[in-house]
Amino acid sequence: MPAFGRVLRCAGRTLDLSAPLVMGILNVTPDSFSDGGRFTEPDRAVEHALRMVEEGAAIIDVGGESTQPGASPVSAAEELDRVVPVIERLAGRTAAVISVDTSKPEVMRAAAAAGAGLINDVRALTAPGALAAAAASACAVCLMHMQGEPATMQRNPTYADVVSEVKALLLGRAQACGAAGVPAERIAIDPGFGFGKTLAHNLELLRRLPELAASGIPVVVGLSRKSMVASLTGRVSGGRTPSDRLAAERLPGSLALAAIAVLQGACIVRAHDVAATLDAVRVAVAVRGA
Ligand code: 8Y7
Repeated sequence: MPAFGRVLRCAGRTLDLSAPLVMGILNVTPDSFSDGGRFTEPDRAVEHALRMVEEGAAIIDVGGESTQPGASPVSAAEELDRVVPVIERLAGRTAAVISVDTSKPEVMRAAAAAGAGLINDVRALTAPGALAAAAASACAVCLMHMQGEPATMQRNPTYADVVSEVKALLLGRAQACGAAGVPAERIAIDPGFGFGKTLAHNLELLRRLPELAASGIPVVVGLSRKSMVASLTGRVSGGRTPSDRLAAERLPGSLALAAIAVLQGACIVRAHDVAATLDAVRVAVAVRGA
C-alpha cells in the first residue's frame, strides 16, 4: 500500500509520511549502551536533541527505560525523573514531534502533559492502563512487537513463522487501539528488530517487511547500532567496546539497513546518527522512485 497522502497525527502536530522520516534517539538512561551516559543531564540531552533536529530529525524519541537485552526494569518515579524535564525543556524549543519511549501509563500521561506528541511503546500498550492512557491523550502511538521481556528475550526466541506472528500481534494491537478510541491516523507499527528475535528472524522480517507495510499502517523500524549489525558485518570487537568505537563500527551497516528498510516500505526510521541516516534514506527514496 502506498504511503502517499498518509499522515500521523501527533497531538498538535501532523507528520507527512509521503516521504520517510527519521526519528532521532535520545537516551536519558545512565546505562545507555550507545551514548554511554553522556546525556543524562537534561540540558545536555536537550542540546543533543536540538542538534538531531538541525540534522533533519522530524521526531525525537526520549527514552528513560533501557530495553537493551538483559536490562533491568526501572521504576515509574525514576523514568519520570529522567524524561519529563527533558520533554518540558524541548517542547518550547523545537517544532519536531517529541516521542516518549515508555510502557508505563503514568509516564505516558506526564509526557503528554509536558508536550510529547507520540508514545513509542516497545510493549505495544499491553501494560494495565496503557491503552486508556494513550487513548486519553492526543498522541500518536507506535506499537512495537516484542517476544518476552528485555531481561530474557534473547535466550531462545521461537516462532513458527516470525512474519505472520509479528504481523498478527501488531494488527491485533492496532485493532485494540481503535476499539479504545485511538483513530487510525494516530497509529503506527514496528516489528521490533532484536526484541526476542534471532539474526535469522530479523533478516526474514526485513526481507518480508512489505507484508507489514501492506496493512496500510505506517511502519516504523529501529535497526541503528543493533547487535544484528555487528553480526552481519563481523565487526564484533568484544564485550567491552567503548561506546564511541561501537557507534563508529556499526554506522555503515546501520545505514545500509536503513536504506533497505525504506526500499521495503518503512515510513519512519529510528536512528542515532540522524544526518547520515537521512542521507541513506534519501538515496533509497530516489532509487525507489515515485
Ligand atoms: C526500538 C525502539 C528500542 C525499535 C521502536 C535500541 C525504544 C533498543 N529499539 N522503539 N526502542 N523500535 N519503535 O537498540 O526498534 O535502540 S531500544
